[in-house]
Order: sequence, then structure tokens, then C-alpha cells
Amino acid sequence: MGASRTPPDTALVPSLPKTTYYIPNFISPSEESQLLSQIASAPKPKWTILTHRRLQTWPSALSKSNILLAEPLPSWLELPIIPRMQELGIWDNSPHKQPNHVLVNEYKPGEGIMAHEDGPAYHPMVATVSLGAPIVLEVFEKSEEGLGEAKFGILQEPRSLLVTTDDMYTAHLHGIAQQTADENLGPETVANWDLLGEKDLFADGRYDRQIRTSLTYRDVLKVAKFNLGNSLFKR
Ligand SMILES: O=C(O)CCC(=O)C(=O)O
Repeated sequence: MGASRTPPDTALVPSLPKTTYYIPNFISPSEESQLLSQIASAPKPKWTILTHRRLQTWPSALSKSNILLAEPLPSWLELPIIPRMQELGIWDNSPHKQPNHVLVNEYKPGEGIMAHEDGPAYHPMVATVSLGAPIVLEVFEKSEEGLGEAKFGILQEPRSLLVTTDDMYTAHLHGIAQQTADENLGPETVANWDLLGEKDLFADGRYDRQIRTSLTYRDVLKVAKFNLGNSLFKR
């Protein structure tokens, strides 16, 4: 077996806990438009409307005991993103060597997601492709004293890839503030400032939010080949 591969050190966000990688322009503008039109053309019931965002779950939601029914991802979520991620080696250590589950989250200005952790249903890594507009992901340290101030902000540009794993996955919470603009942006507050693709866009330290969509790729640990319950029910 060869040594396991990792993304280039130039993608490592140095001020964050291990391990966080940020890659701007991971996909092209035309790939971004194709993804957004696929998301927009999904049947209406595919959307789960939540209080502060809406969500598509591919290929399906996990069972109560965190089991995924084996089913391929749709090809538009698979190609070209998954092979491109695999080239970076990020899935080399995951049980299925590739993601088998994708959440599509859409946030309008003023929307967000409360601080949370992704938990034990998944191999401890999330790879997020951002579409449409920038947004700041806030990172909080897990603490028994409750949620404090965000410890870091990660600015996710459209078309970028963010990979969080190891301690960053297991010992931290993440969330997106419900606000219509992200402010106070600069090298002191944005952990990946030096890795941004278009830093100039944020030179005045703020931007107004626009609709931003994320694709979060994960490897669900428990996968069931047959949905026995369902097939018995159908009979
Ligand atoms: O939209 C994002 O970048 C974060 C999504 C998220 O936290 C999640 O799907 O658990």
C-alpha cells in the first residue's frame, strides 16, 4: 500500500486546528452554474423547508440509527467533483474511499445554521463545495460551559472547497450566523484570509449576503444493502 495522500500544504489553513484545507476555485464557473441548475430542477418534495434555510438530502436521509440505504449519488453530484476530491487523497482513509452522502443547504440573506457538530454517523470529515455567493462559517470550541464566542471564521468563496477533519471535526462546532451581511473581515478575523482566491472583493471588510448554496460531502459509516423493512411492507 502506498502512503496516504493529502492535499498540498499550500491548501492547509495554518491558524486552524488540525486539519482544515481550503482550496479556492475548486470548480469552474460553468460547473457551478450546472450544479445550481440541477439543484433548481430537483422535484419540489426533494426540499425540506427549515426555519432558517432549505435542504436537499442525497441520495436519502439516514435512518434513526444512522444507517444509509445503499444507493448511488446522482451523477451531477458525483462528476466531476468526487474524482477531483479523490485526486487530492482526502477520501483515502474513509471506509468507502469516497463520499456516499450529500446535503445541499441553501441560505438566503439573513438565514444560517445554528452551531452544531456533525457527529458519529460519518467518517470524521466533511468536504464542502460552495456555490453562488460567499459566506462565513463560524467555528466554536466544544465546551461544557456552553457556546462562547466564535473562535475562528472561515470565509467560503463560491466555487471553493473546504475540508475539515481530525480535531477540527471532533472537538469543534460550526455554524453560520443569521445575518444579512458578514462584517469585520480581514486577516485577523478570517483564518483562511491568505488562501482566498479573490481577497480584493473583501477589501472593505464586508459584503452583503446573497443566496449561497453548499454541497456537504460525507461518508456515512453504516450502509445497508437491502431495505428489508420496506420490501416486506410492500409485499
Ligand atoms: O453550509 C455550510 O457550509 C455548512 C453546512 C453544515 O454545517 C452542515 O451541513 O452540517
